[in-house]
Amino acid sequence: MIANRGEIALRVLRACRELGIRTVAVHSTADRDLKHVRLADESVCIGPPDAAQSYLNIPAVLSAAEVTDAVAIHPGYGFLSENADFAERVEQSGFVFIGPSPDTIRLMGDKISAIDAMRRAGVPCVPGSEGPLDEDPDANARLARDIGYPVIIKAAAGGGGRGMRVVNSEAALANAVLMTRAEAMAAFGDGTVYLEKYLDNPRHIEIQVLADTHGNAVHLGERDCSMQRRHQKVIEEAPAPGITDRMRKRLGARCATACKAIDYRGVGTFEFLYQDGDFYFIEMNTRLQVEHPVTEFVTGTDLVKTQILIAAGERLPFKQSDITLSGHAIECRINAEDPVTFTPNPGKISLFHAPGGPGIRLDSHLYTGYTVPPNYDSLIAKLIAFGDTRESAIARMRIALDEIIVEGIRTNVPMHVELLSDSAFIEGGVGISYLERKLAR
Ligand code: MV4
Repeated sequence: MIANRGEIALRVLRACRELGIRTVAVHSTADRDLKHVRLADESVCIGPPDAAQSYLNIPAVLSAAEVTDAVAIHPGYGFLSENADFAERVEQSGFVFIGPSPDTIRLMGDKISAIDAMRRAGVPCVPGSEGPLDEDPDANARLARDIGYPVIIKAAAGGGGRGMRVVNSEAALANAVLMTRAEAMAAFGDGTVYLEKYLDNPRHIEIQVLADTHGNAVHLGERDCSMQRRHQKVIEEAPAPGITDRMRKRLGARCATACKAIDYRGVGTFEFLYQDGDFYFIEMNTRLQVEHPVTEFVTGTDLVKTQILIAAGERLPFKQSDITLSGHAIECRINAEDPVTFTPNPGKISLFHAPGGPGIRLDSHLYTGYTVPPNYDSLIAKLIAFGDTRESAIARMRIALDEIIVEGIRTNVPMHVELLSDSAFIEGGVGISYLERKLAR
């Protein structure tokens, strides 16, 4: 049973069909016409368009699994994919959750316990409080002084850019701690905060891992996700420009070792900030990620098929030494939004044509006549280009962006066309602030 929608639901459905697994699609009343709903063996309507009452409604999702006699539930990304309580109730109801254990999801959901587990396992972390901040402002001031300004205050229950505040001086520290605490309490019901050295314009590089239930874990290299706006990734690529084989091997091995240390299961991503030649762990994602196709291209693996096989108790079909990187892959996230103002632009697709050719993959649920509903994320397609070299991947991406036709709604394709000829992007290795600064210009 696929507990998700859109392109990722279709991606999971295709993996199931390849494995000969029968599928159940669940959908809201706004999503009856989704492509994967039509292709699934069975489908169940689980509620109204509002995600809180459908895709996030745990009893509705579990009931759909029960009435269709489902065996396993794939949560995709977003929605319930990193909800430990959901994973727990899936297992208690006798279904297989395609992902790590509820305990692991909980461990990584609390950013303080995640960092603590990773530090103990030998993963390099950002210098910081190594635990929750004190109530005592003097103790916090001493700590920040030792670490050196600027520092960043983060909510333990936050992540993905929610609940953080940069502090430039001791004068601003105590108030910033109180404010971040209050916001975290209001947003997550947990006011626990921690402190890290603030890195100015680092790159966002993440390591993909896979672990089975027999004690085997491997890494599949890294992705560079630095091209982002307001914590929404725009372009991702693998491998990361300028990262040497030696750096990749060393960091990847530490991540794989950490997976074994915490008994990790399934696919996972270690998020790092990279600055001045060093990597600093910030968070771990316990789900399949939007940008997984770039890793699939450069490693020749199928992450979705593999995660399903792992959930079925199978052993990893490869050892670390079997995984070699070859070529370069770039993904452009195509959104139903105004290319200049970024406001969502849902509506009916009057004409759709997919690009193609060597090294081009389009993960999308779009078809001519489909109406993009206003209720969900604006991601409508992921265009992925592969080539022997980064230059060749960029060249193929440019051609594909020129070929793709999405009429009837506005999309951010013009922004991607612009970025693919941006000299700093072409050079490679831009920082996380690059796109916002460029857009401001
Ligand atoms: C940071 C940072 C600088 N220094 N931590 C934002 C999302 C969350 N995953 C962590 N984030 C950051 N943590 C330290 N010590 C800058 C960011 C950050 C960021 C990180 C990755 C990708 C995009 C980002 C955009 C703004 C800030």
